[in-house]
Amino acid sequence: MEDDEGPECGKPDFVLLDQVTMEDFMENLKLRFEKGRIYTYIGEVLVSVNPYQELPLYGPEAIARYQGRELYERPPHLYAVANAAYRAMKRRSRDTCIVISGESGAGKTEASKHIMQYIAAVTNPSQRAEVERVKDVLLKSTCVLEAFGNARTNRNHNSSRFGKYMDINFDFKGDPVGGHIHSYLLEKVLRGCEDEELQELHLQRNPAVYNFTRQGAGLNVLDTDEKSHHQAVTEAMRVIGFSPEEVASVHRILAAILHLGNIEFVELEENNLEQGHLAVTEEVLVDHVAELTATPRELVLRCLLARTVASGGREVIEKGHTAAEASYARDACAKAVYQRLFEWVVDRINHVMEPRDRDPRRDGKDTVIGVLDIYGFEVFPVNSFEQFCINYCNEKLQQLFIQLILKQEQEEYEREGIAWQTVGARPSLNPRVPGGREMGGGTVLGQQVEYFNNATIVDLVERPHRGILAVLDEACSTAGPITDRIFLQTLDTHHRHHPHYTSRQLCPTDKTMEFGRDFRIKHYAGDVTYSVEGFIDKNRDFLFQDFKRLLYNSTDPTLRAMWPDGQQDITEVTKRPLTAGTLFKNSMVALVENLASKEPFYVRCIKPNEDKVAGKLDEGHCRHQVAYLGLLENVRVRRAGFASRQPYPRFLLRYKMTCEYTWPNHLLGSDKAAVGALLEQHGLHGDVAFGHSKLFIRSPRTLVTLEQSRACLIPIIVLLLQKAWRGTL
Ligand code: AD9
Ligand code: MG
Repeated sequence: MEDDEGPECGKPDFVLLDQVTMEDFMENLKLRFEKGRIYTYIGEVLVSVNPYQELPLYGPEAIARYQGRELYERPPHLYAVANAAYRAMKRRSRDTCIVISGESGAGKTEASKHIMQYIAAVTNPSQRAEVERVKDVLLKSTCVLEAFGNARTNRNHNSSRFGKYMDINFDFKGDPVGGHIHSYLLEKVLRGCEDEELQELHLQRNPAVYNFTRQGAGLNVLDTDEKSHHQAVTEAMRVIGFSPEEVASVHRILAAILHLGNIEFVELEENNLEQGHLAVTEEVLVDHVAELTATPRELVLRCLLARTVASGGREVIEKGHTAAEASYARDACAKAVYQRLFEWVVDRINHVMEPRDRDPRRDGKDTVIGVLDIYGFEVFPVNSFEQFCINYCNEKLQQLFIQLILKQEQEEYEREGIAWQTVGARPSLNPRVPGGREMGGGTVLGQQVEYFNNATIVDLVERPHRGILAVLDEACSTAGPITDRIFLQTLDTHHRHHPHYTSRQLCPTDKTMEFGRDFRIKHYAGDVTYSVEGFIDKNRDFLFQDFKRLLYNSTDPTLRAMWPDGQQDITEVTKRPLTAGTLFKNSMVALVENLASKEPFYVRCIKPNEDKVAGKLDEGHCRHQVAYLGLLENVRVRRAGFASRQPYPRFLLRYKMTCEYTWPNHLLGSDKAAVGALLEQHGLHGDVAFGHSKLFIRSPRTLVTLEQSRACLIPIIVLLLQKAWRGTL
């Protein structure tokens, strides 16, 4: 990798574009991609395009080149962002975070791994054992969580089906001493293991045999690669501190889920008093589930076929399921077991990462770098509750992005003593512009930068009482039969005039939606049509108490520990548990609050094509992502203030050759004064502002002029130096 980039590689920062249009942006993105330059800045934001091939950009040598450098000293890179976040944290003792966003397959998880590797590589030079242990766990945790939380999807072979936010705690020396992981909304998935183990678990190697793995199975999921992957995961679990018994339990639980998924029900014609009216088709599966979960077979069967209900006082009666109810309960149980397992794994990892030696000098507080790798905006042919949650999450993050980018600019100007003129109010939340589209305004140095403000869409989803989630919760708490269709009708009534909401009922001519099934949200990233089918069930996420009790009474201590709520008796009056939607909303609100309290760095990932192939950049596809990631607005905000800012010594180092007062060394007292003299000589001093430690350059043109002047001089200087060495001068 070269340390410098020639003009043939395009502009390393989109801020340097001659004009901020989609055409210019795309041209630069494409040019760089063709030259293997997958990273480009917008100020301090890193835009990354997934190369779908191994590029020689990573590893110890590359890390060494970025270590301790300023952002612009080397070509754009994830390592530079990791380094910037790390240095900001260390220098100013500020918590920082790196927010990685982009659609499925855009390279978010890979990016988060490179960031972690960078941090692991540059810390703990003195090799303290405890720090090494923490680093090991931090790195290995990714592998374990991926094993449980990733799945093969159409869009990504290794798609994260959960959002992940990981805090890394640092002590005053800047070494990692602990961490904490939050996971968000797992979609439930499975994978495979060794032959003898498979036998013990009564499993077959072919994933297509299992209902739960058939869909995502692909053809060769359990090939050699998978086997070594499985070994790596088991090894990682061992390093993290899972005991062999725990690992074995985990495998048994996974196997139990697969068997459970294959259980089918038949309604018996004769209502036999002893057997009830429902039976399972393959009893041996019940045996397997009972054995693997260490629970009594009879109880497993009973939980599958019926539920107990309280009928006043301490009376309980057993109520038989219909086949449909039993299937529903079976799936709910399998999903819940998987979710609890995942949460238990996360808890265990958090437990071993808990910082042990708190730093007394900071009141026991460490500084933190948070890394957020969270699902991007999703649109499928049919979108359900999961996509609704994921896209809501992206709306929240987009809102934060806009606010923080403006805030960050303002803070830097203040720190450097540069006047910040705010005309009118602070970045306003929601002024309506005639013509329908709401624009927000951020004022940067007197210039109004307009951007699409999505606050109104966030409000549509999360507003108390009338917002979509509130209406959904109300539907879920209604006693008696309530259908997804009624839920949709209520939404239509509440939001018929909302500019970002529509449905077939409200727009009868739009045949792309179905009556009584679909509603559409105009997201900031584009329109998404959601089918309400299953919304109520998924939001209620209901599991009969019988299953909880069954699993709590397992003799397997690991499984039992996952079901503390199985202790409750059916007759105890229990509070209605929070719905999946509300839990998700709460976790998003907390996440956004947390991120807002930190100094943010952004990585915006772009997926170059839908075929997952190297060397192909599909323009239409990329344009769409550039638009919905708000990258053009980002460039405009950055340019409206100062396009570039550089510490004086660095600026001098690069351009001192272009001025007689500064080459080879200056005698002007301070670097700031020397930079002043240099710019004066070029006639460029009118375009800059002098901060305490940095020079702020308003127009990209100024930089281009300086660069050109430098480029002209370099060959002459090289010639002079060569002559000097040969003694001919
Ligand atoms: V999802 O929302 O979890 O479905 P991600 O996380 O955005 O998605 P991921 O990081 O998993 O995508 O990247 C997808 C695939 O692209 C990886 O499995 C790699 O094969 C490939 N990839 C991504 N980034 C790089 C890279 N920097 N170098 C080489 C890469 N390959
Ligand atoms: Mg991922």
